[in-house]
Amino acid sequence: MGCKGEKMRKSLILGVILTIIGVSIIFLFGSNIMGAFGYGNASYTYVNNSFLNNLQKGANVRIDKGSNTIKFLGSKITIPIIASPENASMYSFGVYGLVNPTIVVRKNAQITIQLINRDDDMYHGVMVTVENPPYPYMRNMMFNQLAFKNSYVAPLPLGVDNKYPKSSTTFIADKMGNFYYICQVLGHASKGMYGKFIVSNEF
Ligand SMILES: [Cu+2]
Repeated sequence: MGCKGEKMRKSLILGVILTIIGVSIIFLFGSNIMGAFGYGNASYTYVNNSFLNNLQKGANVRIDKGSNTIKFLGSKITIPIIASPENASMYSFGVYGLVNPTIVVRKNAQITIQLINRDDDMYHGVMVTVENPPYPYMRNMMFNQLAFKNSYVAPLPLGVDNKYPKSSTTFIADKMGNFYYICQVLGHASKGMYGKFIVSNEF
C-alpha cells in the first residue's frame, strides 16, 4: 500500500511539473511559435464589395479557365486571394474569378499574397506549404511547414456588412517545385480549401 501511494504521489508531482513546463513554454514562446507556423494575429484593414469587384489583374497575369490555372509572369507580383468567394464553397479560395486555381510563379519572384475574408461565419487564413493533399482533418498544426519564409497570412476574422478583413504577406519564391496554398484553420484544408502553387522557370 505504502509503495503504491508513493508511486501515485510521484506521478502526480511529475504531472504537475510537466504541466507547469508546458504552460510556461506556451506562455513564453507561444506567439512566436504560432507566428512561425502560420498562426498568431494578423493585422488587417477592411475592404468592401467595390474593392473586390474592381480587382485588376496586371499585364503579366495569364488566366486559363480551361486548366484552372493562373500564371504570374512578373518578378514582383501581387496575388489577391478571396477566402469564401461568391458562388463557391465557403471552404474555397477565389483568385480572379477562378476557384482554387493552380498558381504559377517564377523562381525568385517577390510574391505578395493579399488575403481577403468574405466569409461571415468563419475565420480563414492562407499559407503556402510543402504539405501535399489529401489533408487529414487534424493536420499537424504545431508543425506546419511553410514553403517559404513568411509565406502565410494568419487567419482573418469574419467579413460582415460589406466589410471584409484584408491582410497581406510578402515573400520570395526562392525554391522551384510544386507546393500548395491551403487554409490553415483546423479542418478547412481537409474540406478542399487549397490549391496548387508552382514555382517554375518554364512559361
Ligand atoms: Cu478556412
